[in-house]
Amino acid sequence: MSSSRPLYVTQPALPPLREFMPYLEQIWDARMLTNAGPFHARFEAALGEYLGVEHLALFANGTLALITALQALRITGEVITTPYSFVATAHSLLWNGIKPVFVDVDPVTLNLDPARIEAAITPQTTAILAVHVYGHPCDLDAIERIADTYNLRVIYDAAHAFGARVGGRSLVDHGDLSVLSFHATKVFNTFEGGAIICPDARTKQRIDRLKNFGFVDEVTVVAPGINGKMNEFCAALGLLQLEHVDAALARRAELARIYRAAIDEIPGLRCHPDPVPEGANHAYFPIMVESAYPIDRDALYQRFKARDIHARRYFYPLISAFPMYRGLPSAQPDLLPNAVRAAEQVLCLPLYPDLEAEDQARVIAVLREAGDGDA
Ligand code: T4K
Repeated sequence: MSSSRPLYVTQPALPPLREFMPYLEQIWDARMLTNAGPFHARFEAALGEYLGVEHLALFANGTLALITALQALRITGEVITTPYSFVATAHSLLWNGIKPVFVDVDPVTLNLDPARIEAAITPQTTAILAVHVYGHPCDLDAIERIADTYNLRVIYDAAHAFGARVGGRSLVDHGDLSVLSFHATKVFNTFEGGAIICPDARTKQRIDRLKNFGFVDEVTVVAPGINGKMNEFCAALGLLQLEHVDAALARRAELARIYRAAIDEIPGLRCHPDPVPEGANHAYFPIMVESAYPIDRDALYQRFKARDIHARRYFYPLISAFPMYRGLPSAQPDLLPNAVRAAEQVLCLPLYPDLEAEDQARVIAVLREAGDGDA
């Protein structure tokens, strides 16, 4: 029964299949499968309304959206970014021939530390690519101040940030561009998908062209664009998911509250961040396994595995440790002590709307047991 069921760090939230069937029938009837069909238009409009933003462009996935966002702003040279993220963040720079310059994270937020950005700026620096890691906001004001001072563009990798708010405003409504992911593992999924939030209709038009090979019309191509388009199946799912996402966010918040109450009682474990920021979307449930805990993070990860609980070490290894990055001067671990520590201490626990109370209790029981020093 539930005690033997494998548990994963996440499980995609899906609406009841019967609700999706009429959408599929419409796609079958229309024979319009992709290339800006009717569901694409409806989802784009509905998503903008949900997020409270006027201009956005849907994508096939978050990685293509990131690559295109850099193209749209014509970013070149060097870009300051974080080593503490999913590898797609830095890969989007390499795909554009841009040199990533890693800057350490803040030890509390685990987001890019603005106090360290200025020292990394060179005459080649053109932009900052920051990540709202786990959906928690970067220091928006400090990053904006630095960008204004040095005339840099700011792109937020907001892959984790769907539904998060700061000061009553959507977190994705910041920077020059923000990029969302709707991958199956995200708070809001369209099977796979993504979006760029843009400031004006002109930028959106450029992005729409770039994601469609650079076509303006049947015979005019203005840029070496890519195929980044979201198809009708994904757009239809997105439209339907919008009806369910508030309930999913509320359930995540409730599960997070239960985890926090239990973990606060276990010496050596710390919830990240503490306290949870207002407007959080609870995209992940990262805990820090500190030295006061009887076993280290990797031993805890293995202990979970032995119980068929598949917690994840997001984000270990650091991006800067992968072979295509580790030779960079900015990738040296002694320059990134906070990121190195986080990569050694963080474990993301299972968190998703369908996580059942008894399964969450199984996760907590392992944390307590190991915390009591039980073998
Ligand atoms: N920027 C940031 C900051 C990101 O985190 C990401 C993606 C991106 C950019 C790029 O966006 P996309 O191009 O992906 O839209 C996963 C996701 O594949 C990736 O989207 C995500 N970040 C990253 C943090 O996590 P993996 O390799 O850990 O996924 P995987 O397949 O091991 O899935 C984790 C668990 O989820 C599995 O153990 C089981 C469960 N699962 C997964 C899938 C795909 C399911 O139950 N059903 C599923 O369909 O990378």
